Amino acid sequence: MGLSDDEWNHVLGIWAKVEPDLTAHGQEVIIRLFQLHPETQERFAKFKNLTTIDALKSSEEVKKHGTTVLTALGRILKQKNNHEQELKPLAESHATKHKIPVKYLEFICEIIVKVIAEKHPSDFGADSQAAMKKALELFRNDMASKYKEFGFLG
Ligand code: CUS
Repeated sequence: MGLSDDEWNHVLGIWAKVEPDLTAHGQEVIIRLFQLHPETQERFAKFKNLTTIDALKSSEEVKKHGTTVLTALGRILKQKNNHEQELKPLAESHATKHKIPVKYLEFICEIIVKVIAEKHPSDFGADSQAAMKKALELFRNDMASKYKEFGFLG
């Protein structure tokens, strides 16, 4: 099920508040993901040596990766579900190279919503949160079906 124009306006409206500080948002998302779901940290060799919260907080790699993740996601959200072109290479690399299960995408999406809600309490009300969750769900569903095309059952 798609989003209405109004829902996309909510999604892109809050994203415009996230974008000026994508790095801080991304860093917080990755750190929290690794803390809450340590198994996700194992997926990337470059993060395996970061065994303390201080190491995570001072890691340039974590900052960089957080920015990469949110940049990719922002690009996809802006397509308002006409995201086939953007999604395909992402699904391919995550299915065949990184092997990121759909479950991990759920974890990261949930944390993204939480981090935005904490950083933007007055701009991310119930309607915006619901719209964002819906957009992220579409994204995950499409990633999951592309995963299957690449032979990864996630
Ligand atoms: O990088 C990227 O891109 C992804 C995201 C999107 C949204 C798809 N990722 Cu990275 C993911 C993940 C990580 O990093 C970790 C863990 C889990 C998941």
